[in-house]
Amino acid sequence: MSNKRTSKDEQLDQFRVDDSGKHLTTNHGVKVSEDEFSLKAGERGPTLLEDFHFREKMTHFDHERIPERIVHARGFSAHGEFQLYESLEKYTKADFLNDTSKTTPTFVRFSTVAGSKGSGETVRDVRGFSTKFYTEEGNYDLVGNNIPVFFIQDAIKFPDLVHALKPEPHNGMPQAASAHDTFWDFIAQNQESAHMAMWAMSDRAIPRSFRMMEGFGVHTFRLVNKEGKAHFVKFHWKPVLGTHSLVWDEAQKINGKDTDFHRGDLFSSIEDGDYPEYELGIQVIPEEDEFNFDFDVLDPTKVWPEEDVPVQIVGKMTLNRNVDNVFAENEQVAFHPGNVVPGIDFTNDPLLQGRLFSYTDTQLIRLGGPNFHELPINRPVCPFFNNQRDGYGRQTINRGQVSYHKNSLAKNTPTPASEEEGGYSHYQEKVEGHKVRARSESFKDHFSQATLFWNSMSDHEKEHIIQAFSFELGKVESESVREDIVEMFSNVSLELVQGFAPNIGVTPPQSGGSDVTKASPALSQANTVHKPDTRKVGVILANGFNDKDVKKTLEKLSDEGIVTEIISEKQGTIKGESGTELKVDHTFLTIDSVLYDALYAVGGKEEGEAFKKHASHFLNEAFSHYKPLGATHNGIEWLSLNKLDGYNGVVTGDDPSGFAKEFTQAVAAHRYWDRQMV
Ligand code: HDE
Repeated sequence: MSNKRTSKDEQLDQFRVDDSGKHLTTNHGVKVSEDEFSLKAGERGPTLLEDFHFREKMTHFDHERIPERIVHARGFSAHGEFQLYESLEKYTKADFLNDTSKTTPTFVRFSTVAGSKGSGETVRDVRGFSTKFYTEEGNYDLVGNNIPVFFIQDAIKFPDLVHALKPEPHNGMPQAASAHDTFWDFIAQNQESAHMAMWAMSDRAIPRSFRMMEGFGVHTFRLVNKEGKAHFVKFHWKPVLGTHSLVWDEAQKINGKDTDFHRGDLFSSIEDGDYPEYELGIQVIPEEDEFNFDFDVLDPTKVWPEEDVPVQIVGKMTLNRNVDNVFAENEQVAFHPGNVVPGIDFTNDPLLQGRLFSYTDTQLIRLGGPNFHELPINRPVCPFFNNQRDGYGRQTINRGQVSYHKNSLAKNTPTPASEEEGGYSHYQEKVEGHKVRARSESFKDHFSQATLFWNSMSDHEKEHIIQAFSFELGKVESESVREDIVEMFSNVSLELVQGFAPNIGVTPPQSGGSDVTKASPALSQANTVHKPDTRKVGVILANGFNDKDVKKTLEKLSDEGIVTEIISEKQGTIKGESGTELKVDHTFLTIDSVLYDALYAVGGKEEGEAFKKHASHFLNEAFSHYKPLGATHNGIEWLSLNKLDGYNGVVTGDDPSGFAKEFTQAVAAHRYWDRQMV
C-alpha cells in the first residue's frame, strides 16, 4: 500500500485550515480582543446591538445544522485509494478500470438506513456502502448497500417503504428499528419484499464491523467498451477480513454501551494503520444472454447466484485516511448513482431509474442549493467547465462575458467533446413500448430466491433468522399483521414459519411451503474468510499477575495481528510479580465484554472478591455470545467456577507459545455456534 498523496488529498489541502497558535478573528478577519463577555451598556447593563462579534458568533451557531438525510442519516466516512488488478478494457472504456498504473482516490461513507443522525450503530438494519471514485474523467459514485437486493422493485414505492420503516408518526417510536407494526404491515402487503426481508432478518443486518461486511451495487448496470459493446454488470465489494456479524443480544447491548461502536472501530483501525481493504468484484452477463436466466436481470430483488455467474475480482480499495472534519466531509458529501463516467451506463431497472432523480433532488434541500458540487469533498479532481451559473453559495468565479451555448463571442466554448475526445455517450439501447403504469410479468416471482437464501444458510444462521422473526414480530401488536407475515413466509419455507410462528402466538401451516431446493453456498457467512487480524481481545489482569508469561503471550498475539487491551479494576498501571508495569486501558466500569471479540483471563495474586465477580460476569457474557475465551493462571480457576471450561473455543494452557497459538486460532474462528445449543 503506497502512502503517496492522492490528487484528492492535494486538492483538499487548499481548503484545510489549522487554527492552532493563531489569533482569534471574526469571519471578516478582524482580530477579536475578548471572547467571554458581550458588549454591554455598563457592567450590569443590557447587551448592545452593535456587538458585531457577538452577533456573528451567535448567528453562525443558530444556523449550524442542516437537515439530516431522510435515509442513511447515521453514517461515517473515510478516504482511500482504488487499485485495479487487471485492465477491464474488454468490458469498459472507463479509464480507471483500464489503466492498472493509476491509483484512483476514493471516499467511502458507511451508514445505517432507518435511524436518525445520533442513533445507535449496531441496530438491525441494512448498511449503506457508498463509494466516490475521483477519476480523471469525473466522479463515479457506486452508491451501494451491504445487502445485494432491495425491498421493492419500483422507485415509486420508496416513500411508502420508508414511511413504514421510520418511527410511527403518531408517537415518533421506535427509533432505528424495524420491529414495529407499520414496517411489517408494509412487508405483508408488498410481497416483493420477501427476499430482502430474509436478508434483513439474517446476520447480515448486524455486522461486526464496517470492515467486515460486503458491499453491493444492487442494480444491474452496463459496462460499455470502446467498440460500443455492452455487458450487464453487478458490482461487489468483498472485505479482505471476511464477512462477520454480531449476535442480536450483543448488538442491542452494544448500542447502550457504545453508541459509536462501528465508527469507533473504523476510525481506530485507520489510526492504527490497520487499513480496511475490500476487493472489487464484477459479475458480467453478455447482453445476448439477457433472457437466459430464471429471473429478470433487471429485477433488483434478485441476486445472480455466484455459482452461476462467478464474481471476477478486479481490484482493491484500501481505506487509509480518516476525515479531518466530520461535518465538512461525512455530512456534506453528496452521492448520486447517476454520477457515472464514460464506459459505465444504466439499465432499465425501475428502481435505479427512480434513484437517478431522487439523489440530486435530496441534496438541493439538504445542502441548500445547486452548488453542492463545489464543496471540497464533492469536487472532481479533474477540472469542470460549463455554462451553469450563480445560485446560493457559488464559489467559482467564472470570468468572461459569455455563459451560454451556442456562442460566437467565446468561439463556442466550452465545447461539447466528441466520443473520441472523451465525451459521455449514452448506450444506444433500442426501446419501444406503450406508455403504461405496469410491471413486467418477469418480475412477479417473489419467493424462489427468498427460499434460495434460506436453503443456503447453515443451521446456526437459520436459527438466527427464526429468532430475528420472533423478536421483530414479537414487537408487532397487530395480530392480523403477524398472521399475514406467517402466511407470506410460508411461501418461503415451512421450516422457517414453523420455527417462529409459535413464538409470536400464531398457528403455523402444516402443509404448503416451497419446492425450490437450490442453494448458493456463497450466500452463507459460514463460508467466509477467517483471520485473527485486527480482532480485539480484552485481557483481564490484576496486580501480581505472572508478567513473564503474559508478556510473552501478548507479544505472540500481537505478532498474529490481534489487538489487546488491558482491563482491570482501576485506571493507571498494574504491576506483575517480577515488577513489570502495564498500562490499564479500561476498567470493568468503562468497558464491557460485548465490545470485544474475545477475552483472555489471567488475574493476579492481588485479585479480590469484587474483581472475581466482575471477571466472571465478563466471561459469562462473552461465553453466552459464543466468543472465544482464553485463560491462564488464575483465569483457569474462574472458568471452572463458572462452568465454562471444556467447550469448543475455550482455550487454556501453561506454555505461553502453545497457548497463544491455540488461542489465535480460536479468535480467528470468530464465534463457536455449537454453544447455541447448550
Ligand atoms: Fe438510496 N437514497 N434510495 N438506496 N441510498 C439516499 O440520498 C433512494 C436505494 C443508498 O452515504 C438519499 O443523499 C430512492 C438502494 C445509500 O450519503 C435519497 C430509492 C440503494 C445512501 C435516496 C433508494 C440505496 C442512500 C438520502 C429507491 C442500494 C446513503 C440522502 C428507488 C443500492 C448515501 C441522500 C450517503 C441515500 C433515495 C434505494 C443506497 C433520498 C428513491 C436500492 C448507501 O436520495
